[in-house]
Amino acid sequence: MQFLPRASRRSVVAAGAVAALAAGVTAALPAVNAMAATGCQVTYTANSWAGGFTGNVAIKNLGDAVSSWTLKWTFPDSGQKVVQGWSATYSQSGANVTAVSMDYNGALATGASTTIGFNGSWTTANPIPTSFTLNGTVCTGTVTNSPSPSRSTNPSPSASPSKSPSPSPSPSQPTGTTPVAINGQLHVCGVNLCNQYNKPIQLRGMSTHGLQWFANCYNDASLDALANDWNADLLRIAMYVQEQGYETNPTAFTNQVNTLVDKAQARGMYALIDFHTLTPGDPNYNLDRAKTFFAAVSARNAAKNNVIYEIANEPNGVSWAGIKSYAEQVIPVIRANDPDAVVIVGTRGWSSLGVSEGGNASEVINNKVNAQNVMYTFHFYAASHKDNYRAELERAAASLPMFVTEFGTVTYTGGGAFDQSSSTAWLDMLDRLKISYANWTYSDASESSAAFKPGTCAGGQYAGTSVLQDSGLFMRSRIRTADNFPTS
Ligand code: IDC
Repeated sequence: MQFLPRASRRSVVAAGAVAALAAGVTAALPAVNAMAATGCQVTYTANSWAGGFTGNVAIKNLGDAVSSWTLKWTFPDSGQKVVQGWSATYSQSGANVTAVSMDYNGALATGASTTIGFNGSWTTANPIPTSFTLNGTVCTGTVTNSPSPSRSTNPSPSASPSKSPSPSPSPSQPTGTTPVAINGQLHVCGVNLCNQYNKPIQLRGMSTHGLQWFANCYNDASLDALANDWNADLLRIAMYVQEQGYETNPTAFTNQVNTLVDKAQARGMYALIDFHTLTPGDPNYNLDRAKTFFAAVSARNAAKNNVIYEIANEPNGVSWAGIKSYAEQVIPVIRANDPDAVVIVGTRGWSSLGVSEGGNASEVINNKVNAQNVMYTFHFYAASHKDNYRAELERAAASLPMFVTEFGTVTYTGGGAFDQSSSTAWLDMLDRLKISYANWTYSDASESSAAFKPGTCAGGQYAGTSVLQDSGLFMRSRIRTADNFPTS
């Protein structure tokens, strides 16, 4: 089995390839050129399926520093189109694509890299471009074409080394090193969450607080810290429906969620879209809103491979039959647009598998949601929920795909003392069972469940430990260890 160590995940190209390709660029420079030396390396990764693909383009400057750049390439087939891009301004003429840097990523020092990407469509041929120029200089390139085993409609052949115009590190390994670049489109396999290599993985990350209250905590700097300092795999986007949330302005909240999906994608993190129902506890109260919201976000994000849908945060005071009925009406709305996305269904008793309302997991085990590629939610707050909850989750996880979309290291109020010993027992168990999780919250709320000290978000500095409360210190140390995602 091969592993990609997380420690190196932000470097994008195998070292051997860099050396070989840099040598080629130097040789191409005219000997008497008084201008700044130029050179570049591009690593291009395409994840394709029937009719569509996502391209990720890592650009490395091998010449002198530049303050802005223009990257150009030619698709092998003019049926290939950039539909929607990020981190650059795109234009296309026939098969020729031009991507111009943005204000924030134009400056590239010698040896510095930046990554851009786009969703595209294609008609007849595999979307692998053959050459790139950066500010007019031909770049050496590494091209990878990731297989997509979870997409049953994928008609394209998987990567062939012969398609690569230059040395490729290894056709079987993804070149990108972010969680999404390695794992690609996820799917449920048995009771696990599996990656594009059909291997079970665990995602570890953080939940936002309510977007209606803590929007100032979710920006490029805070998400850079989450991706690169915390090494998180996952951002849960908690969009409350009530409490001054979605119901007050559906368009604005939908846009806010989509913006955060893009920011997670740009950093190679999965985005968990949480329809944060809480009070009232019956998700059917919000059924029409859920259909409207999920129709919009699933259409808009269908081509992405980093989106997971959580359709009801914490059902309470409602039967499992009521939750199941809700799920079986909302899931088809998502599937109509995004057929291969994983969907997570809340469980009874504030997503305790029924335990907090005197029940247990058997009601779900014996009466599963009638849909494929579905997981079930379990939530806990470590200072309140201990051995009997752990035992029921472990029992359920033997027959149900479980995802801890939210948990706290404190009491169920979101406050109280940080409980290190119970939190450790919980996370050790989740690690052992490969159950993915998101911690409540990546925010500076004035409560002990928040990772950051109050006032941190106004200050704008998120990386490191000086800004963290006890829960944040603990969660950062748990999340930033190597993932060792299996790739074979
Ligand atoms: C809590 C917040 C708190 C906020 C309250 C409002 O921490 O600041 O005032 O919601 O509803 C959950 C819920 C989650 C709760 C959290 C802590 O999913 O919304 O957040 N919790 O009480 N379930 C169990 C605990």
